[in-house]
Amino acid sequence: MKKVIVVFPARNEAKTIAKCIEEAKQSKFKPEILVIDGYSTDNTREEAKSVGATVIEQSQGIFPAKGRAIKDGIREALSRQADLIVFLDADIVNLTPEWVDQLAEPVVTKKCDMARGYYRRADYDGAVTKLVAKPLAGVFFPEIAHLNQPLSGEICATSELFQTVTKNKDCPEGWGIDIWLLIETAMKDYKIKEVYLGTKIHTSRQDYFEDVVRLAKMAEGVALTIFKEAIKYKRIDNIKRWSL
Ligand SMILES: Nc1nc2c(ncn2[C@@H]2O[C@H](COP(=O)(O)OP(=O)(O)OP(=O)(O)O)[C@@H](O)[C@H]2O)c(=O)[nH]1
Ligand SMILES: [Mg+2]
Repeated sequence: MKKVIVVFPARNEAKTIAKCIEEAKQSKFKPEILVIDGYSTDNTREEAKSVGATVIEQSQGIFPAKGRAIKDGIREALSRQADLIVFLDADIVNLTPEWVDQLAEPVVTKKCDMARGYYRRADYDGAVTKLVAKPLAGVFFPEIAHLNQPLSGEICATSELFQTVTKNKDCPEGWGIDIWLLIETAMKDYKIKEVYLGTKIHTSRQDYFEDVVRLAKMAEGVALTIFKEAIKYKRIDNIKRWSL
């Protein structure tokens, strides 16, 4: 059986993380669980340890640092001889073991190198995906324009894929990480498949429910990453073909 490691990047997710871990552990792939904690000021670390996860402190106290947490997670999972690495957000309220099964299955059976969750999301959810990631990625990277959730936090890939793409030194430290991993994976011709996971209910949406300005840093990270990738892959001139 392939060794599957599930990694949760987490910063202040004490309310949801224990349940997420318990659900993920019940996957048929019997995953080991790692939490990369971003110096949480609540009980995230204690909650995660209480249900048997290994908690590792993020390697640098910079914020936002989802990218740093993902890189640390890849390094730790590789050092534990993972064959497959699954990343899941730690603020999900309705995670079930089948999410892990459905993400890992197509990679184990070699139907793809990377599986990515997509969902039915509320109309008011996923603003950065809808307003920034999808329109901009469509201009510069038509290879990924068909994907429903280019910023999905629920992904699975082979260790080999993660190791190869993160050799690039321009891996973002912050919110650009999800779109960066996707573009790099697509540009290296790995096979990507989206798997439908139903409805995603997560608590982060409450943070910007009353004021979307809380998404500004994320929108900036995603947009600038797409522009940097467009420059790197000599796609920036695509802009000239766009009617404005
Ligand atoms: N270690 C670490 N984890 C983080 C950091 N920032 C966010 N995370 C985690 O990354 C995951 C995704 O963050 P969310 O805030 O839920 O963002 P999101 O759901 O992708 O974005 P929205 O759809 O806009 O809400 C969660 O598990 C967070 O706890 C950080 O600086 N360090
Ligand atoms: Mg969230």
